[in-house]
Amino acid sequence: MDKIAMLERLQTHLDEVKAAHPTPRFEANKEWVSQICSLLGIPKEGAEMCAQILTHKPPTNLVWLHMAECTGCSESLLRLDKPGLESLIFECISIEYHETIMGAVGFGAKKSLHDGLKKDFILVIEGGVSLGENAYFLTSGAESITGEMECKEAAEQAQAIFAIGTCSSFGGVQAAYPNPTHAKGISSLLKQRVINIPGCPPSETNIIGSLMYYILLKTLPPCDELNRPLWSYGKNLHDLCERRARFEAGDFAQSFDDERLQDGYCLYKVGCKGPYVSNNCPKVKFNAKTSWPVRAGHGCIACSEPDFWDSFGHIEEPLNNANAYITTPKTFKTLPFIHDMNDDLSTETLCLELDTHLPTRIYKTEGENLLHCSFSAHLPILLQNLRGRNKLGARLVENYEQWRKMQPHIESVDSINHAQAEISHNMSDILKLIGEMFGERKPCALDTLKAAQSYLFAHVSKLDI
Ligand code: FSX
Ligand code: SF4
Ligand code: F3S
Repeated sequence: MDKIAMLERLQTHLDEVKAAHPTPRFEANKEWVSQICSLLGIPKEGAEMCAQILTHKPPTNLVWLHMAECTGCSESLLRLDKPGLESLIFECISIEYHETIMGAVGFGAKKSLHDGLKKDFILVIEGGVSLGENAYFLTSGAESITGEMECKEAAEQAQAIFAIGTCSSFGGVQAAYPNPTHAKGISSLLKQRVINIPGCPPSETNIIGSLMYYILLKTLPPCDELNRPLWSYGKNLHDLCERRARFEAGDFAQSFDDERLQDGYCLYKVGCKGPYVSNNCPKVKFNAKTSWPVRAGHGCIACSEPDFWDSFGHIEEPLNNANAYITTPKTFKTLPFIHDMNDDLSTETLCLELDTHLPTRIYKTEGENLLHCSFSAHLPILLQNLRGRNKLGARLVENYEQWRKMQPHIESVDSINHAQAEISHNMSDILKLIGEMFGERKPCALDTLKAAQSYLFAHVSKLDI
């Protein structure tokens, strides 16, 4: 929605609200309203209308269900600050049902749920769900209702549905291999549209911001292909990171006791998965904006991405072809590829198979091995070229040489016999090389290069390039 459409929508909503509720109920906290507006991309001119909508509108009813999870998402929400959750509860949101923070217990609790479902309400579901013949893995209350039934019943009447947390969005920890309870994200059982707010847990800002988007604009936020709101998940985490300049310069902390870790060196080599993540953690942070994982000194573990337990390798090692263990070949979007091998190939879907025991291979859909992916570079010449290229190149070579000196089993660069070469199985190196090989002759090489760079598990080169 562009800015003009947003302002028009706010005006229509405000008119409706004022017609039904002419008297304001309280004084809105203007500073907080402007902060929310700037986060959500609502233009400055809309802040006053937002404040009025909140003060005239009766509190929005919220039903929050717990499924299979650890309650970290609720804990995250409770860290909300300025205003705290308690003032939001009194002013903007009426929590009709939330097992962690409500007073009711037993049959009384279930009665609150059924009373809540009779009103107009927004539904929030935290946690994954087991389905069908496995649904009994998750039963709730004295009536032993399965989580599947409870979610479906609540979703029937909900005005909007939010999956809060990676568990609810994509299955999360209990769906990790071997997934003994056959847990899934809630969109696999609901026919209604679900907005995903992943993160294990998501920040309090991403939770409350998405609810406020609906409360203020009375519509669901624009989302990406995984149904995550663009305002919060539309950018690459690595691009927002405070250590990003260090990454570009090749300044990597080499271990957790490396003193330079505290000087802001990049955490890629100790396992940070930030480059593969769409989330705004560096911007909004956690615990009342105190900090976020990378600032605290640990790499991002991609907790808001689907299948992060299974697909992102070891938590404290960089992702590489050896530790990314997708067990079945994964289909990626169609890649424009090397036309002069066979023109028909341009329409084929290519699969990349990553496996610990096999060299990385690029497949056509049928499984025919298209290219055997490894290449050798003449290291001294490669480094010499890079050093002479520009300041950044020289810095990268310097970093690499320092790293090399610390590896007792590797000979120094100068002593390498010219006949020797370093072999890389790194997909980024290989695809880039393919792009360059075809670059002079074929216009499609640029596309190949782009595809290489957007490849799901593109890693920085093993030479820190
Ligand atoms: Fe826990 Fe929420 Fe992780 Fe899951 O957060 S923090 S296991 S996303 O559902 O409670
Ligand atoms: Fe930040 Fe991680 Fe990217 Fe380094 S790799 S810049 S620590 S997000
Ligand atoms: Fe999760 Fe990474 Fe943010 S681990 S909390 S997505 S920094």
